[in-house]
Parts: sequence; structure tokens; C-alpha cells
Amino acid sequence: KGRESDPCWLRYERIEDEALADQYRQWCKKLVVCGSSPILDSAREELVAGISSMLGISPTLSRDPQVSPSLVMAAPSEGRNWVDRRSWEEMGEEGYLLKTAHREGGASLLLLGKSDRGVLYGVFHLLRLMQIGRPLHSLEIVENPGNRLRMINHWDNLDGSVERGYAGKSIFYHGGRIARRLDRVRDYARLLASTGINAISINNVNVGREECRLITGSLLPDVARLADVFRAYGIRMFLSVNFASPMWIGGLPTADPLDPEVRRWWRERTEEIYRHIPDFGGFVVKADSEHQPGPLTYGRDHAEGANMLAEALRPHGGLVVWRCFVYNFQDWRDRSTDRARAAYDHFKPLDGRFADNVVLQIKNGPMDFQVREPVSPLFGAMERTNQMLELQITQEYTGQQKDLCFLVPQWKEVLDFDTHAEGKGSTVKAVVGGQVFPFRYSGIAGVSNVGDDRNWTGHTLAQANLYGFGRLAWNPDLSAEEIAEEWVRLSFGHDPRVVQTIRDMLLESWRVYESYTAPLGIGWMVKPGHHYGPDVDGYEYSYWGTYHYADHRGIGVDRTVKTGTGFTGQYFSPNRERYESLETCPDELLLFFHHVPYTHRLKSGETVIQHIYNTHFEGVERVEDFIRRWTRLKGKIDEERYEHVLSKLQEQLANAREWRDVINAYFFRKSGIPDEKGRKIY
Ligand code: GCW
Repeated sequence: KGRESDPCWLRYERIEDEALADQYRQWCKKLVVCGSSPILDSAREELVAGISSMLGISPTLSRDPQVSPSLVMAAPSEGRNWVDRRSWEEMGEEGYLLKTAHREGGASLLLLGKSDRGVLYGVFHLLRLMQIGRPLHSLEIVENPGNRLRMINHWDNLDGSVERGYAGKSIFYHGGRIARRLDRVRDYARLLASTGINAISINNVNVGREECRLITGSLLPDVARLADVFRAYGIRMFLSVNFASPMWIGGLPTADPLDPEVRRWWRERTEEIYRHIPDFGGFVVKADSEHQPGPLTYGRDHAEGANMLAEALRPHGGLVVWRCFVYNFQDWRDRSTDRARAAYDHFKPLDGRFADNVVLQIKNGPMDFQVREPVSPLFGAMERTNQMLELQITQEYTGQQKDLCFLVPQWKEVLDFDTHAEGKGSTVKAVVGGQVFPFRYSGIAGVSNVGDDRNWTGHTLAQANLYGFGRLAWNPDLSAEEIAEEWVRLSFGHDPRVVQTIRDMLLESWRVYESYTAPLGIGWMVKPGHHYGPDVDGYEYSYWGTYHYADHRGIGVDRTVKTGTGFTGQYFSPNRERYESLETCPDELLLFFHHVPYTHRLKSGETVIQHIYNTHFEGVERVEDFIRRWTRLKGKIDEERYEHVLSKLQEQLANAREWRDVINAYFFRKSGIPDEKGRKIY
């Protein structure tokens, strides 16, 4: 850990194609920089560092716009003069323009933003083009982000541990304090900004007693140091707060949101935070969920709780990100309660009651970041309430950064899902992009997969998830293929065999992971607590509400309106009918919505039991195939990353075998139905 950390996709390796490098040098040897601010300075530094490293030159810096040819990087106030009105107006608040302009007396490459942030994003885009080897002589690019909030959530604790972290310890905290040296944090801010992230919450949503101190005078000066680092990269800082803070650190007898003393306490706390961090983003809140305190304790509802905090933040322009991951513990004997229903049942009735600086943060699925889940029916269901999507970049249920699982294809399915909230075309990405209803705030948050491991993410290829998350939050229309290929080129260079192998492995990996774990959307067959490895009945009789109901005849949860928990009724038509009917329910979600016999025939033509056997045998073979493909890259990528990924793939193989054998044996014993192909089941 004393060694330098991995640069991830910001490697800026020397461009070997001399003709191309020469062409770039023409544009980049003179740099005209108009304007200065912390963000513009970061942008300029990044640009100069990237150019020097890739092209082996130090650009001359000038403020004279007449030098030609040159690269002109201009702040909003000055950029205005460089382009016609139409081009200028195409840019939104955080947008940028990259354009090769041939003018009288010479040519220049214009890099303009509507804000300092926009300029920074433009710099990263330009550097990306060069790393990927794109020509620059006829650029005409205007980009605007598809989401207003592009946020990273950390589940880091002050003692340095990270809840659901699989990449070492926190990069923010050591032993109850905020890290003294922040170089690592600065590199992190660069990585995030390079993909367009503009907000970050830096502590776990499960806020312990120690972490409550983050909003007090004892820690705020240190929190402010972190905020300074992020600010220079256009990233606003948020903190997770504990709803009972007035009691825990304020000495009040209650945390009732309607109590005037409580309200005053939060107002004063907030004022103090803003004295230290003038552009503080706001609070992230997990309330009345999994033992976290909340307004329900005082007979108040979520809107009353959130609005109380919103009132304290409003004068300063802050937001409340209120999580909808709320459900009641359950008795497995109780067949009528359904955890999948919970978020909708709790929040839908409150539509219209939340203040306009509250955003509800909704997990992609109704349960909890499983390998496969339907999309939460809450998206689009609250037209008068700001909504944002929460994804889990950290691979809690998807291989824990031991197994390869590139999540962008899963996220794409979520974003492209049509909720039909306002008729056809009301996709999740349109809802959280604010295009279906005029939300004041909306966007996407992802739970970080980063720790202090030298490679940031445990599994080096898991860097692609962090990268992909940011890219999708910026532009949800990018395809998984584009993102995968871009990431591989930035991280491993352009050797065609390398690009093709890693790209394909990434793109296949989520479905491979799905194939050897819990089948057909049922989820949860993981070891309780840490959630890695198979345990079919691990959660079957517990209070978490995560059941599969397998017996000797069949498996699955009946969530239909007709005979089940009624969950399908939370969707808009025609999704409601599609999931309700056994005929139209997609195979991959069958057991999420229906209880069926093992002999039930899927659309694929296989029976459920045979599907379980086939996918589990196949999953292991696919991992073996990953290993074969990877070994053909020996010598084509650096030894360190080669060996590292190889050892991860071997770990994955052991895991896949364990899953295969446990799942197949379990269902063979339950059903008594042998594998048609006579393979070995234990
Ligand atoms: O997925 C579950 C995790 C918890 C987490 C919780 C949440 C932060 O197992 O570790 O707590 O979700 O999202 O609040």
C-alpha cells in the first residue's frame, strides 16, 4: 500500500503511433487558457499532465487567443466569444463543446464549457479521444449530461471499515479520524470527475454513534478538507446522517421531527456545516430501515421526517436524499407480507407531500441488489416527488469483486425498462432524467466499490464497473458494448486480441454469474451475513422476508394479484399483466413472480429443473472458458495485472463449482428428478 496506486483508466500512456502523436502535437503544443478557478486549475493541470505524458511535450501556456494553431480552453465568461450563439446555447449548465475551428489566421481546437465543471468534463473527453486514438481535426462535439445528479455513495465508517467493501479499507478514514494525507482522495476525485460524477456522500448510510460526530465541530474541519479536494473536481459533498442525532449528540430527549427543539437543533447543525463547507450538498438518510431510527418511531411519516431536514437545508441550497429502502421484518410463516411490496406501499401514498429539495432514492429492484430482479415499480409512480435511482457498484450480491461481474448490462436493462408511467416510452432513464415528470432534482446514485487496495477495486476488472457507472450516469444512452470497449482501450491499450477478449469477457460476465447462482430471478440463496457463496435455505426461515418457498413439488414466490401477494399490481399496465400471467412473464424472472412445479416448461422449452441443472453446469464451463481465454493474453498485458486477474478467475472457478454442486444437489434431492443428461450430481 506504500506503493503508488493504480491510475485505472487515466493512464495517459505514450502514444506509439508517431503520425498520430504528431497530429495531436500540432493541436496541443500551444495551450491558451482563459480563466482561473479551483476547477479550471484542475482542468488545466490534467490537460497538461495528459499531454506531456502521451505526447512527450510540455505545452506552452499562453493567454493570447491569437496564437495558432492552439488548443483553447476557456471558462464560461470568455468562452462565449468563441462560438456563435446557437452552439453556445446548445450547451446546458454542465455541458461542453469540443470543436475544431478554422478561422482567419489559423486554426484552433476549442474546448468550452458553460461552467467550470463543463470545461473540466471537456478536458477529460478530449484526453479520452486521444487515448483511444481518435483524430482531432474535425471535431464538433457538444455534450450535456443526461442526469442532473450523478452521485457516488460511500458506505465507509470512521474506523476505516467499509460496509460491503471488497477492496481494502476506507480511503477517507483511518482509526476514527479523517486521513491526514489526501493524495489518494484527490486521485479518486480525478477518476470520478473523468466520468462526470458531480456528487458524493462520504459515510455509511448506517450511521453509528461515532459517525454522528461528522456533523459536529470536532470533525467538521476535517470533513471540510475532504470537501475542498472534491470541490476542485466539481464534486459536491454530502453526508449521511442519523435521524436520532439530536438525541445521540444533541442531548435532546427526542428526535421527533415536529418538535420545535429538534427542528432548531437541525437548523443550527446545518448552519455550522455550511460555515465549514459553503457548497455542502446535503444529507443522505436511511430512516426506519434495518434498525436505523426514523420518524415512524414518533408516529410521523417519511414526508414529515424528510421535510424537517429539508427545511434546515433549504436556505443554503442543500438537498435531502431520502432512501426508499424501507421494509418491515417479517415472520416466514406469514404468507401475506411481501418485502418486494414495501417501498411502494410506504412511499406511494406520500406522493406530493415531500418538499421540493427532497429526492427519493430508490434501489433499482424491489428487494436488494440481487443478480436479477425486476425493476422497482416505484419508478414513475410518484409524479409529484423527485426521484433518483440507486445502483450498487460494489458487488455485494454479484461476486464481491472476486468473481468477474460487469454490471453495466444489468444497469442498461434497468435504465431501458419502460415503466409506462405516462404511456409508452416512460423508461426508467427518462424518469430519473427528469423527462417524464418535471422533477426539480433527479438522477442516479451508485454505492462505491472502492477501497484502499492499490488497484482501488479488489478485482482489477471491477474498475470497469466504477467507470461504467459514471459514464452511464452521464449518458444513459451509451451501450454496454461501447462502455466496455472504451474502458478496455483506456486501461489495457489497443492490441486487438486484448481488446476483444476483455471486452467480451466483461459483456458475458453478468449472465455467467447469474447462471451458476440463484436461478430464474429467485435471488437470495447466499450465505447469510456476508452474502458470498451458496446457502439455499440460509434466509428461508429468517425475518428478512427473502424466501423461495421450495418444496418437493416446486419453487418460487407467487406475487400475482390473483393468487399471491399482489405485488404485480404495483406496476403500470401492460407490465402488470405481463408479470401476472405465467404465459407472458419472462423466463429470467419467473420465480420472482410465480410459484411453479419443477416440471413447468419455460419459453426456452426446458423444464425449470432442467434449466437449473443446465445453467449450473454451463456456468462452471463458462468460467473455465474465461480462464482459457485469459491465458492467451499472456505477454500481451503487463505481468502484474495478468497474474492478478488469473488468480481471481481461479477463485471464481472454485466459487462457481461450489454453487453448481450445492444448487444442483439441493434441487435434485428436493425434486427427485434426475438430470436428463446424466451428469454427476452429489
Ligand atoms: O444490501 C443491504 C446491505 C446492507 C446495507 C443495506 C442498505 C448499508 O446488506 O449492508 O446497509 O442494504 O442499502 O441500506
